Amino acid sequence: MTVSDEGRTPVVSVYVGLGSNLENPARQIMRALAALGEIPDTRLLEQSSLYISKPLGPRNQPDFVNAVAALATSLTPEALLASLQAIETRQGRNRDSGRRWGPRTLDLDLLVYGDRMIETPALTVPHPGIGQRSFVLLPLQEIAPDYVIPGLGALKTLVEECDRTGIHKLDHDTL
Ligand code: PH2
Ligand code: MG
Ligand code: MG
Repeated sequence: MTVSDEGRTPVVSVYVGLGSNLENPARQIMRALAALGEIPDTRLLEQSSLYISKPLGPRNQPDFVNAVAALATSLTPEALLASLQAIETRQGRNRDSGRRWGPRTLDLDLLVYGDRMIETPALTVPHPGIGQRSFVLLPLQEIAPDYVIPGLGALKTLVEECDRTGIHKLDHDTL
């Protein structure tokens, strides 16, 4: 690789999970989807519907709006993560608020990066817990019904086994 290729790889398909439960969550998600389409060396291929879901973790916080997007990127996982964090910051994410799994204006999670298994201090891919989280599995199924999550198995099976209470699709009229 030459110096100008730093931060780039051959094109890889990636899934990103979006979540928000503060300051007009649906609008935060729509804005973030548009921002994903502006990341350099990256294309936004698909976006799911928006879903309302009960908070996983501390219950005394607002419901979340969640979605999943499919991207094609030639950025490395680290470079893509930096872009995702920059979007979170632009949309008012406060990483110092301290509370684990607490409320946030925007959370962008790198769910899957091709078939790579990554375990570094900055990044665990596939993202931990996605095999059980209906707010990831249902939107992912909408855009990739036959997908097999690396290391976790067929999405169809994971969807059948997951707890679907407290989640529903947001219809356009309620946006
Ligand atoms: N994200 C969390 C913690 N809990 N609950 C829902 N329903 N949706 C989320 O995106 C979510 C959560 C931490 O990132
Ligand atoms: Mg998250
Ligand atoms: Mg996150």
